Amino acid sequence: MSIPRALSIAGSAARGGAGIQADLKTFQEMDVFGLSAITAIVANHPRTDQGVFPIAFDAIEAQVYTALRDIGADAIKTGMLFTEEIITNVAKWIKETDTPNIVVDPVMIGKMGSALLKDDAIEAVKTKLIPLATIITPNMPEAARLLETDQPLHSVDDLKQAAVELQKLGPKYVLVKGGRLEGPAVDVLFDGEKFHMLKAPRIDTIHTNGAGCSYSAAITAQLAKGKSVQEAVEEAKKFITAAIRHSITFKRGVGPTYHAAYQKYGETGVHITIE
Ligand code: PXL
Repeated sequence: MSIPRALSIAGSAARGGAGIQADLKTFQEMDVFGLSAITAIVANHPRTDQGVFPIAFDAIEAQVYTALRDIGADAIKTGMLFTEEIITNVAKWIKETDTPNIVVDPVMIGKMGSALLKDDAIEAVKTKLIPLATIITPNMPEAARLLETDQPLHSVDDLKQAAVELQKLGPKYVLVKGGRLEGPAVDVLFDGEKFHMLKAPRIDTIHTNGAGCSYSAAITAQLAKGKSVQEAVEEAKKFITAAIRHSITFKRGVGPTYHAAYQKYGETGVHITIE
């Protein structure tokens, strides 16, 4: 017996709702066999105040090598890559694989404020990694940063314009996520010709830790299962809307989304239009 496989190359989030933990939970919910290569550990040390603990480069290489050699992957997702060295090498490994589906989530800052990408590494994301992507999934601040503009994105039209500009960097598809818009949560998927607008109601909660990770992980899982990019994004938008609708409050800080929510409760609030 065999099932679809997905590899996440990302950071470990000790709080359990984001990073590798979110990715593996999402893969499991979608019946996709999850593999991981951890690039850094994100956790706050009580005495030293340190929040990001990088993993030795050899150990990252070993994880990717072992995962792909022994198991293989139908899709690869990248999350927190942190340094230029990691980005350059991940791009090299992606080129060497025959994995057809590459999801690049250009994470920069965590919801709890952790710096997940060094400033001097953004250029490598743009020039080395994004051109290899089947789809990139920036949120509004990440899209502005990748476009090197001081102008924040405000409107759905800004999202559309950013998607067109970002597609020029070379990915097949761009999904700019409108989680920070006023009003409904509209995401814009651009394939080089048409815009697919994915609209969900705004859910009044601060507990969205890991929402971006989980959304792009859901896209990755669907691509691993052989779905088209449009189908994958549509299913993932329903998954993450349900996960935010039923998000969880734990002891402290921004709580995580609930990965089991879509399976348990379904989701009927997402609407798609094509322009
Ligand atoms: O949600 C972005 C993110 C990505 N990766 C890691 C994180 C976070 C946010 O906390 O910790 C490892």
